[in-house]
Amino acid sequence: MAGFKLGRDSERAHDAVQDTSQSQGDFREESLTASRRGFLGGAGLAALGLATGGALPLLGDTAEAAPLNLPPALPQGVRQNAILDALPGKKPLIKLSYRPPNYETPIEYFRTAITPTDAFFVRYHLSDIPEIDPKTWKIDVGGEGADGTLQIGLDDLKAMPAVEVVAVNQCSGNRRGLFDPHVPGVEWGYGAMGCARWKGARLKDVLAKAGIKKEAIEVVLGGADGPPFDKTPDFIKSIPVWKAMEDTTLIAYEMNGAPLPHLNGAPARIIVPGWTGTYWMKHINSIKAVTTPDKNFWMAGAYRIPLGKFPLVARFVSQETAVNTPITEMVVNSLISSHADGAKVKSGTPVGGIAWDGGYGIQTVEMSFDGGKSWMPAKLGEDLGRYAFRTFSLPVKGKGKITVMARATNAIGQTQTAKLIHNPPGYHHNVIQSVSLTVA
Ligand SMILES: Nc1nc2c(c(=O)[nH]1)N[C@H]1C(S)=C(S)[C@@H](COP(=O)(O)O)O[C@H]1N2
Ligand SMILES: [Mo]
Repeated sequence: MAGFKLGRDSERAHDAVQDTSQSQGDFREESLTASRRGFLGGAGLAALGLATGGALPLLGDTAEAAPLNLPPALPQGVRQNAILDALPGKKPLIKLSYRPPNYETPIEYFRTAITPTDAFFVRYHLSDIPEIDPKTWKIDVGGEGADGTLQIGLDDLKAMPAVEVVAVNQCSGNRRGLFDPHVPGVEWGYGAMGCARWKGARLKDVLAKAGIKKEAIEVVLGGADGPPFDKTPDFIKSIPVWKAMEDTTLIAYEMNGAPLPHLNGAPARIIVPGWTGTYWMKHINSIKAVTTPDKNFWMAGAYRIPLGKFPLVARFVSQETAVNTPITEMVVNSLISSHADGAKVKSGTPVGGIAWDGGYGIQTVEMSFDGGKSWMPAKLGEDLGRYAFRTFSLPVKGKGKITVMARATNAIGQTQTAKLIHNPPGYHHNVIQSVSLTVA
């Protein structure tokens, strides 16, 4: 597939604005939106400063730039005036920004456990996304935590034992647009996620080829895309060695039985099942084992959650501070996708959606047709593995206007929250969803 060329005329004004407002940090990348609304004064910055070691750039410069007309996310998640736009090779998706491309999947594609590749969301931090020739592309593998360095190409990867895993890739900021009070950042609704069947080589097999030392604590991942301006830090992420060594952590070159599409990371990307999308490095071209914690901006200054607020089983100890930790595994969650909010249904019609978690596996999904007064277990669909979406449904009961809710619980007893756990970067939204239906 051809590369992704940015900069259509109609987008120019937006591009210029975004490139300056975008400079650093996931929770500041769409600071324009935030500053326009006056959310990011000095106090806001102080609130965000929790994770940055004081290195926050000021954002005031872009405050009064042109509006972006982002589709507002209503509390129940229905987007009004959503801008649907087809990127090359993709179905029309909900456009949040064009440069860099941030496009979410409309809810109706979440009625199956596998998300179609051409409807799979697209998320980039930086807008320089080069075309890559898979024939000459190589990954540099090495670092001071490795015995040697090597270069691995696509044929080398394909010659290694191939592993397939069905796994959810969900952006840390999925549902950020539903945060109330509002937090700055890309205002995702429900669709910054997808589940695919990924195929590739194990990261641990590639690391073994380079000879990983016992002193190594993190594996640092870099991709071919880069910042359009020098001031933006390159997007680099690290994972702890224990996660890198899991059998399901892959360098994937296939998605749903076909080569990865360009916008989802061709020729190969990292798959970190259970963990949020930020670690799933696309266009992977550098893998380094290191013996000291990686201090780059995207580790030290972004994608962090306050300690003590969320369940935390998968720890990333080398990156923890006294107050926060990198986000790691996804929290247990579900989405009602069979019907849109406000739909009319016949009594007895199956209503349902999908549930997922950080890899412990979905144990139960309960549904309520009376606004949470009574709950019944839903029927679960096919089990595609503990990292996959699990479908669920139940025939709808009641008459007239009813409130449908779904609540997933995973195999270690974690469940969805009734109230939002507020956090400045807008992560881990797993509040029980309410959808109103009219039953005839
Ligand atoms: N090279 C590269 N990889 C990246 C990113 C990026 O900006 N550049 N974004 C990450 C984030 S935050 C997410 S949520 C996922 C999104 O994957 P997708 O675009 O295939 O849906 O890619 C991850 N990998
Ligand atoms: Mo993300």
